Parts: sequence; C-alpha cells; structure tokens
Amino acid sequence: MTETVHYDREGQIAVLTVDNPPVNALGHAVRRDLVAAIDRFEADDAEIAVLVGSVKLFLGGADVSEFGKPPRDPWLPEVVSRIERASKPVVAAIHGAALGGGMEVALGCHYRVALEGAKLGFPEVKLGILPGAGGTQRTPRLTGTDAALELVTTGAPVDATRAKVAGLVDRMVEGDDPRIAGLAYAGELLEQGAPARPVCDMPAPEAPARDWETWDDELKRAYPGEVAQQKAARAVRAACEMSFADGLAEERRLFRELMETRQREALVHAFFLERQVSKLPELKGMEPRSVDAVGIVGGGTMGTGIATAVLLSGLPATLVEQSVEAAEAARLAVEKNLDGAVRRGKLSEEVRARIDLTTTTDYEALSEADVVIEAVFESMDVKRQVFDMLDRVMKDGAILATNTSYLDVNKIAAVTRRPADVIGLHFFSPAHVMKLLEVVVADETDPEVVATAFALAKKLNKIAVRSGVCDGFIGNRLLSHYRAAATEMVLQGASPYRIDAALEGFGFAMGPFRVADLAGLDIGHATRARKGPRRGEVNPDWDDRLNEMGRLGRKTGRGYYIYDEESPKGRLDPEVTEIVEGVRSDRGVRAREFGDSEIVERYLTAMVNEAARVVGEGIAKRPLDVDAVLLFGYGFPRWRGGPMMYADHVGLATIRERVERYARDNPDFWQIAPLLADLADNEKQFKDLN
Ligand code: 3H9
Repeated sequence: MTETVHYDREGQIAVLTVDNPPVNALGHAVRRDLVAAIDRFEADDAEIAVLVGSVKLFLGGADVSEFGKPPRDPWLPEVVSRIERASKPVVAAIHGAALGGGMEVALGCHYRVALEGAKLGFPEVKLGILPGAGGTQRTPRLTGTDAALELVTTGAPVDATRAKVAGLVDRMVEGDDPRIAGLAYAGELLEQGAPARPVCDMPAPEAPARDWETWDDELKRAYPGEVAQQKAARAVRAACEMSFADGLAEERRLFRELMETRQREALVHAFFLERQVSKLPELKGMEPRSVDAVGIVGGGTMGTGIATAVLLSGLPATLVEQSVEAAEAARLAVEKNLDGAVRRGKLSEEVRARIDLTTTTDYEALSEADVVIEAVFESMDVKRQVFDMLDRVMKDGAILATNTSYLDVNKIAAVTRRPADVIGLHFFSPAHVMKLLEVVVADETDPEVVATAFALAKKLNKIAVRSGVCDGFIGNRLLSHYRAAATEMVLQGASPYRIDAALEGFGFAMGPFRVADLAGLDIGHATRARKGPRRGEVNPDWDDRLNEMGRLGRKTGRGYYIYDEESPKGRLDPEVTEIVEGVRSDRGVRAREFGDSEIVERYLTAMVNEAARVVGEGIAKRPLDVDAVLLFGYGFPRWRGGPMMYADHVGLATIRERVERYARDNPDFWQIAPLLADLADNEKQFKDLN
C-alpha cells in the first residue's frame, strides 16, 4: 500500500504532505491517509501541523472518477470534520489551486495561508453538483453570505489576493514554496500560542444583502435549465437558518440529489471528454514535432483569428497576403483582436506590448516556419495553387495545414510532393475565441503530423477532435443535416421563430435560424448551390428569396430577424412569415402545428442519426468525439452532455422508432443509420463504443 500523505517533523511542527499526482485528487487512499496522518499528529508531541500539497497544487478536489461508484469510507465530509476536531491547530498552506473538496479540506483546517497566484474556489456546479464536504456551511461563516453565494453558484475561482480580501484565507504571501510559507506561519502561530480555531464554531452567517428571492431569480435567469446553482444557494441558505450540524445534513441531502441527476452525469462526461478527445490510440508513444514558428496564409476573418490565437499562445506568427494593403489590413485586424483580449482580461498590457504579427506578401518568409496554416478563399483551385507554392518554399519536415471547412483534404495534399505532411486544421470563427479545432486526417497524413496538430492545439488552448475526410467533416456535416430537419419543419408549418425558441429552451445557445443570420444567409445559399439538395432535403426557397432581397442576416440588419437599435439581438419579422407562408401555398402544403417537444425531438433525432453515420463510417472514431464537436463548437448545452449522450439517455430504441415514424412522410431523408439500428437491435448504447 503506497502512502499518499507523508508525515515529517520540523521541530515542534508536523508537516503533512499530500502526494497524489497529477492533481492531488481526494480519492479513497488520500482520504484514508489524511485521517491516519491527523491521528498520528494527535498522538505525536508536535504542537501544530501544516498541510501542504507536493504536486503543482494544493488539492484539486474530490476524485471525479469515483462519482457514480459505491462510496468508500471515510467520506470527505468526515475527513474534513476530523481535521477540524483536532485538538491542536492545523494550518493549510495553499499553492497552485485549492478547488472543490480541496478547498473544503482547507476550510477544515484552523488557519489558511495562500501563495500568490493560487486559485481558490468551488467548481462543483460545473460538474452538476454542489460543495458536499461542508463548503456551503463553512464558507459563509468566513466570507459572509453574498460572497459565499457568488463563489459556490458561479463555480469561478478567485485568486489569492481576492481570497484574502473575502476572508477565505488568513494570509497571502509571496514565494513559491508552500512548505516554507506554511512553516513560517505555523511558527508565528506557535509563538502566539494560537489555539485550534474550528470554523464550525463561528457564528452562523446573516441573510444575504440581496434577498433570497432575488438570488433565486438571478440564478434561474443566468443558468436556464440547470439545477445545481439553485441547490447550491439553498445549501448556503441552510447555513444561515440552521445549526451547523443541521446545515451540514441539508447540504448532504441536496448533494445526494444532484449526484443522481442526468445533468451531473452529462457534465462529468463533458469534463472527461475534454481530455479524452486527445487520447487517440494511434498517437500513443508518438513524439510530436517541435513547433517554434507558425505561418498563416490569408488575412481574412479566419486567417487573422488564427494568427491572433497563435500570438496569444506565445508563438511567433507570420502572415502572408496578396498585396501590401491586404497585409496591412490583416495586421490591423489582429491588433484589434489583441486589444480585445486585453479588454477581456485574457492578455496583460505588458505582454500585449511585446507581441507583434509579421506580415508580408512574400511566401519565402514562411521558409523557416514549422507549421503553416492556409486560410484563403474556400475554392479547390485557389487552395491548390497555395499548396503548390507552399510545397516549394517550406522546409523539410514542416507541416502544411488547410483551414478548409469542407473541401477534400486528400485532393489538396495531392498537389504537394509531401502528402504525409498535409493535414486539415479546421478552426471555428472567431478563431481566437472558439474552443473547438477539428483535426482533419487525410489518407496519407503521417501519425506524427497528427500528434503535432494535437500538441499545437493544446498550446493554442483549443480542444482538438480528430475527424476523417468527408464533406463538412464532423461538425458541418451534422449541421447541414439537422438544419435540413429544421427546414422540413418550417415547410410543414413550424415558424422559424418557434423552432429557435424551442431549441433555445432545450438549452442551445442559439436556434438554427439565429445561427444562420449570424453566419450570413449567403453562406448557406452558396453551400446549397455547391452541393445541391441531398436525399430528401427540402430546398428552402424562402432562404433563397431572403438572399435575393439582400437580406443576409446580421451583417445587413435583416435576415430571419430584424436587427436594429431597438432590438440589437433581433426581433421577429412578419415579412418572413409571409414569405414562408407563400412558399407553403405554392407547394400546396397545409401547415400543421408543431409543439416544442416535437421540434426538439425531430431536430435532435436528425443530429443523432447523422452522427451515427459519421461514427459508423469512421469519420469520427468514437461517439465522444461527436459530443465534443457539438459541445465546443456548436452551442450544444454542456449540461446535456452532447447528442450521443442525449441519445443514450432517451434510449436508442426510441430514437430508431422516431426515425421510422418521420420516414413515413419523407423516407429519403429519414433513413436509419446502420450503426444506430445495430446498437438498438442489440440493446447497446453509444457510450459502449467510447
Ligand atoms: C468536488 O470536489 C466535490 C466535493 O465538493 C464534495 C465531495 C463529497 N478528479 O486538467 P488537467 C485529472 S468535485 C479526478 O489536464 P491541469 C484529469 O482528468 C471536484 N481526476 O491538469 C487529467 O487526467 P489525465 C472539484 C482529475 O494542470 C489529469 O488529472 N474539482 C481531477 O491543466 C490532469 O488534469 C474540480 O472540479 C479530479 N478532480 O489542471 C477540479 N482533476 O491525465 C477539476 C483533474 O488522465 N480539475 N483530473 O487526462 C481541474 O480544474 C484541473 O484539472 C486542475 C489542473 C486545475 C486541477
């Protein structure tokens, strides 16, 4: 049995060091060893103890991988109480981070010192739960109720300085060694004869300055559909209105309720899939190539967004444009993005002053780049010309990437003498903000190049998902399919506004027609012109009509919605309703009613069915890759875990039955994906394929 908490002495001070890499999660062994270490401290003649973390942080919280499994004693609340009940004082010395259960352990200690730069907080709500080891009871006793509500309901950590101001820690010190900081503070406390000081004995907190109803209303508004935030607030309320022991029991009850929810399951799935997407069997043991300089070709919205993302990661970037004017315009666009990053607090003024984009019209300037990302006009001819040029100037071993959103990467690779070094890197706009990056692996792409793309994505702070080559890759292929399902519903009688509202009610950031307005109706128009309607797809004549009228969406102030000063976020347009009704009557369609649940079901069923095809064809390696694409690039609600998890929750037999039912009206469009049929037949789930 390995020991996860080491015990040693410095004079009269006992030092308890938690050592459970990589993040000192409070799994069963650590909980057990913490109790043993406190027992030893009590039996020892040491007069005070310091608790520190050995890895890069103090404690990362409960071990999330234990969620949903049978609990094992001792539970974290008992561990925290055991520390708190120690007869001699215990000091927490926090560096790096104290999160969730980790922060709760710190609150069980009698004194807290945090090192500059440490992050402290309660991310539990982001996992669909609430602090379940006394965090909702002890925090308000230290910080007051409003600050505690802010901490536990947003899940956002605060830095050591703010933690000190809020009263979450007693001290904030400079330095980088928590042991030294802890020993110094403990030495002082010893000299003062400071006693154990349990937070549970402190007076119950007052009601919040903003009353409970206001808090409740605000949480409902800020987190529509989610339950954890409101329950976390109820637990804090219990701290104000009950004894400490009863408050703890109430916290436990609410915690257990949340543990049983699908939201919790979905959010934990999202937490792990952020990390699992980059763990591909084909990359095991593969060393990525080193990337010290990045080139970008094309200074439009995508190119400048990508250049911004590269610069924000600390890598130098060189951007090639066709003319001096275009290069200058690109430089200005990147500067604007960087200034925006400073305003949003993503970049310090000091670092901002040091970074600068190199722009040029000369491809030779890319000859030393390790990776070049092409982001020129979406045309095979233009892309092939660019790749021909890149093939001539780039050094051996450099990676040639295309940001195409649907073109065949194999055909682009084929113009070069080095197809093994060619890959797709599909960024989403705005590229310096959006988390998702589709890594499109062509037939001849070298696995080392794939590994480098994943390493670069990490450096750029992106979530990379592997996709095979097909029209639209994973994300846009699904999008065009579920958009088609929405179009079919409009033709049959649902208004675009009703569809948007129903899907936003489900939790999507935006409904499909709002998204179309944002992207520009000309984009959808061009895509349809290129591909023509696919099996069973309704051609949305009204879209073409709006397009002809110059109503291209947000950028022209009118699309499906009207955007003006009065309604910057868009308001309904009766003219659109008229146009749609005109199309229905031209086609002899008698409109029928659609309820919200039918809208949501049809839309998601189309998404799931096409996703099953994408997985079945090997375009996505695993269902979780699809979930990641939809969560991080297409506004799917995180607390629902993604379309594949949604399908597993609904049941694949039900999804199949829906497809069969819809197929009665439109059998071409609603063809069941073989993988979906197969899983439903065998009573399996998508998650079995992860
Ligand atoms: C809680 O505490 C509930 C209590 O209130 C109540 C209890 C009764 N568990 O992110 P990284 C893994 S809820 C298990 O790349 P970084 C992670 O999967 C918990 N595993 O590192 C990855 O594994 P792999 C509240 C965890 O340096 C590896 O560690 N706490 C956990 O970029 C490295 O992770 C949180 O929500 C965990 N808690 O960031 C904190 N955390 O190598 C969640 C990480 O196999 N964690 N792993 O892919 C984080 O925010 C970041 O991981 C952290 C480090 C900031 C700590």
